[in-house]
Amino acid sequence: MANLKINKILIANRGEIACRIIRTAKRMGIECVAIYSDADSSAQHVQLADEAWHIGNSAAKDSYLKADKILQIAKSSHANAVHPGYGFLSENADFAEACALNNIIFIGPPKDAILAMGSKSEAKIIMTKANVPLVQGYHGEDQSKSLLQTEADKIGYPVLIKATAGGGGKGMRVVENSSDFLDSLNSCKREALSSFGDDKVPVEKYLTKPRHVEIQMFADNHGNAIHLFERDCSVQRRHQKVIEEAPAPGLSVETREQMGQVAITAAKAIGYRGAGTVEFLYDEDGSFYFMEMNTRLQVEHPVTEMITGLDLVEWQIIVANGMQLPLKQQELSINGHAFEARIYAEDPNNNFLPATGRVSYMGLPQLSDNVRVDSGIISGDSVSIYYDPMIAKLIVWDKDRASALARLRGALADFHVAGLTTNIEFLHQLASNDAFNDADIDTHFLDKHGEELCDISTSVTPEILAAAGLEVMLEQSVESTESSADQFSPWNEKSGWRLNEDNHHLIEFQHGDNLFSVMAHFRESHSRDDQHSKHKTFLFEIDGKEYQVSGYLKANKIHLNIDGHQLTISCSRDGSKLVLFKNASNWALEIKDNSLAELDQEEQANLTAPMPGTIIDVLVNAGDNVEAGQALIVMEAMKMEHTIKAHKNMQVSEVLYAVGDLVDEGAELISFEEE
Ligand code: MV4
Repeated sequence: MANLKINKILIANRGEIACRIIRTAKRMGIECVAIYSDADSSAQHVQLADEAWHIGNSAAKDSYLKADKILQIAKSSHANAVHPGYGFLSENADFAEACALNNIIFIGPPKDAILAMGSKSEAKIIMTKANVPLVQGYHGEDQSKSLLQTEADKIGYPVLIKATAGGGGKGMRVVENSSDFLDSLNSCKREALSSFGDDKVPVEKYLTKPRHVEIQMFADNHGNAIHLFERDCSVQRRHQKVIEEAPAPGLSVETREQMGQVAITAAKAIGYRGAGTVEFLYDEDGSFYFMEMNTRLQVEHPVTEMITGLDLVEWQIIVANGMQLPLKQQELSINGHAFEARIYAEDPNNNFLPATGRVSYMGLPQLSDNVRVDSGIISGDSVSIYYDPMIAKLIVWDKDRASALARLRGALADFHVAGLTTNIEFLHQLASNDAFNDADIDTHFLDKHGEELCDISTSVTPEILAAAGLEVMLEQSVESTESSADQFSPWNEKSGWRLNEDNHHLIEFQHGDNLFSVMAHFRESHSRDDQHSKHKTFLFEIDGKEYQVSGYLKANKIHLNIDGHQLTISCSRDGSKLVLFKNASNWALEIKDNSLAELDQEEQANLTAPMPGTIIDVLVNAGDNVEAGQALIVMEAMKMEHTIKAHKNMQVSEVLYAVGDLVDEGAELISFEEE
């Protein structure tokens, strides 16, 4: 991009949006300065930026909200622009002004536009003057109870009493009939005064099934203002968007055009610059009403990028550079359909409590032009309590809504996070829900369907246990091969199983409150796969039934054959923690390290072959005293050497085989006297 004034941007944000902004800025040849708090010292946005400056303690108030410190770093790093992202200082008029006063370009709207839209009541007065449609209601200064009662009766019930200073649904009260109005008004005023210090409460017609439809708009410094169509964000939980889409299902071309023009009118009414979003309540009868204007780039902007093929951060930088909008309205069109699902570290089965901890593994779906992940973390990163628990956004595109939704389901099924709980399965349930598929959506969607979407039972099936057992047995063979010259010796075993009387290898898994076990027996690999030296065959006993199980591990996948049925199950192993993933479900299993079957005295006295093979070395004689861990016999099995060691101090009473002998699994090799 030629003659860009902006040559170095400080990104005054963190997480996925900081990474996303850096990606575009670097593509435009602009240097990036990141800021980071204590908790973010090794975060992705720090690593992606050209340089990163420590800003303060982990809490946002000590770091990402410290406007003066941020400006100081902008000057020290010679950044000539600041991108605020969303949240934090992105709608802080004082910060925008401070940037301007310091000759630093604030990549966002002028401070007056931020101020105008920051007050809901002022916004509505401005919109009324601009003939922007508002929900029928009373927003006047006279707040006498008798007048408000009269106005409410005029509007007709149900009405909504909304605390002016409230945001995100706070201080809203629905009144069903006239006799209830005064009580509700009094409690609303009390609440508004205590919460916001402002008890001015407009009264509006209550729309019972509205949708949240918002228009992305852009304005430059040359009088151009366009809209980039709409997004439907109706599916929200406690005013937190869960899934967003573009375009809005069922919106007519006329309504889209009208809504877009209203958004442009609103932008022009306040001298808007840059990217902005005008939110509307869209009623069942096709009418729409101004709700509020957001003077920042929104979390959900990628769905607009996917249907227009544009990069909105690039447009923000271009406009902030004082250049014209790259395209005219008539050059813009909608192509296809896009969804964004917000991946949160939270537990839908525990009232969506935020989850924190280390993401031991994050596996992404196959990325392409149609599947995009904006994430602030990678495997190994931690999610802290200090910031919003959104860890990534999954954005998909396809030619139409049904295809995009199918693609979303597939991508969610391939989105694997181990180490902490996420809402991925809940999102998959939502994307599979019939009402959602029929676009039967409104702002009450999750009130209506939320419970069934959370009702997720990931029972541990024999298939899951077989996969888990196979992973443990195969991981062991990899571990022992890697960890000792002894190859696959069972005595090198670390993952929770050991020899016992007839060489059953017990593996036990804890899943929640339940304990499951797999008895594993080695079997020779005869399948054509045995050139897969890691391909192993076993007989598993699970819940009283026997299964022929074979397979191999490769790149976080268990390639499993169970009684002839072949399947692949993704997995992540972190010490004794094994997580399996299948169809957007996951099973977090704890391999019990005390699952060593307590060998009874008699069993411990013998040492038997863990699998069929050939004796290739005998290291002790009858009468020898041996110590725990001492090598006793070496056998060859499954093309590998296995050294069998003493598991406690004992005296050899008889060595039952010699070099070259063939032994079956379970054959007694050496008998002992208790030392
Ligand atoms: C409304 C409404 C119904 N009728 N106003 C919620 C917070 C703020 N954005 C405005 N909100 C609403 N205002 C009237 N006259 C319903 C809501 C509403 C809502 C709006 C958009 C997205 C999600 C919502 C969830 C609950 C209520």
